[in-house]
Amino acid sequence: MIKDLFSDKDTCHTIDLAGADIRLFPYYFDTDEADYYLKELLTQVEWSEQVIKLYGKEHKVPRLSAWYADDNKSYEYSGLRTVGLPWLTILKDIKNKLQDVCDTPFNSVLVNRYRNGSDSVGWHADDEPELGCNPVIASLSFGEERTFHLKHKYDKSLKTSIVLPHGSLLLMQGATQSHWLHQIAKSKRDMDERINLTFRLVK
Ligand SMILES: O=C(O)CCC(=O)C(=O)O
Ligand SMILES: [Mn+2]
Repeated sequence: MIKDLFSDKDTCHTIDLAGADIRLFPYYFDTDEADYYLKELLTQVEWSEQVIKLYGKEHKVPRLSAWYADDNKSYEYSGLRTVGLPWLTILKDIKNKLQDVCDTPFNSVLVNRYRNGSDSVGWHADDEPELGCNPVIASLSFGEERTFHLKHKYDKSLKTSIVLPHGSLLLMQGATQSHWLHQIAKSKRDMDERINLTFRLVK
């Protein structure tokens, strides 16, 4: 009998966008694995609700987050510099597994938790100077499917969106962050929790 060499996990869609290199592995984790990670991460991650000051007024960031990194590396996100928490075993395991599909070493992960449709992240690029030129960002999603919107930084006619399923991996690399912005918009729809992990290499 001929063995089927490829499993669902290997299914990869290339997102065809000018000046970007984006690949989606919709079934990177099967449902049981994804359910397990969602449940464990909800309880194990040290969630915090950040507050930013804009024009003298304090605003709660519309999601919970946590930053884990080697050697307490610090990172600026949501306008705040944060020192890395020591790795959880579960996050280390996921990081090691990513080496199946990308040979980039990662030394940190930003974890976001969208509690419902009111939680979101605004338009931005993952282009902080400490990520260097053409960073590889490995983005894993667990829980509620949310839509990841992309728009070109300069050509307003270029935009697209990708639905990120439970257990999916989105890989962004090459010049993606130089040319494109992304967001997770708020939704009026009744939505369950979603966790997103973005593994990064901070210089
Ligand atoms: O939740 C997502 O899919 C994206 C999160 C994101 O863009 C970020 O943390 O930089
Ligand atoms: Mn981002």
